Amino acid sequence: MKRAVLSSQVELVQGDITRQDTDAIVNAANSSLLGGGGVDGAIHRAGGPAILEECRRLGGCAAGDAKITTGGNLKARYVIHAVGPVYRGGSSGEADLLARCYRRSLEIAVEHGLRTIAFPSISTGAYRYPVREAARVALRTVKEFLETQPAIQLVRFVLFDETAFHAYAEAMEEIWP
Ligand code: AR6
Repeated sequence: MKRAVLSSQVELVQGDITRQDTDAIVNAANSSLLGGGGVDGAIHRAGGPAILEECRRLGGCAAGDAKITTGGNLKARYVIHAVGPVYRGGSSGEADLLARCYRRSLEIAVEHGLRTIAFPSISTGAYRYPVREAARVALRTVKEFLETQPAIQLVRFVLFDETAFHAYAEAMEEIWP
């Protein structure tokens, strides 16, 4: 597995988010919170039906927001379901919505006393957000959050394929030179 340690609190790995042992993993969900394909499908398959049962009681989630459930059969104790924006060219507030769903996920983690969290590359699959731009937004948002919130000890980005891994590694050099 490829791994790049970027700062004492942030790392990038290439791999499968469902196998992470962080306190929480983040799901790239849709606003129904009732499952889907991509990373969402993988998390529900690996975590079992208890996660969907909890999701049904949450009443959905707006883009830019996030909600938490337990982790079912996953190693992670919690899943934070974040809803990223569908990319529509970049001038419809997508960057702001993407930043908000990362920030909300981190806030929820802090509210629950969690110290380690793993993110996928939200919005860059079915929602078609260009991965290089999304990587910059994600890393900048996490960096700003960690500067004011020391409770989080580790943020791990789990990138599924090599292209995403390289996009995040490049963005990292810009943001944490
Ligand atoms: N671990 C880590 N990353 C993964 C995994 C995995 N197991 N599987 C896929 N990815 P997507 P979105 C990567 O489409 O763009 C769903 O149907 C994938 O390669 O999962 O936010 C939801 O229900 C890509 O880089 O999420 C929504 O309807 C990244 O995860 C919609 O898709 C995100 O791709 C959300 O679309």
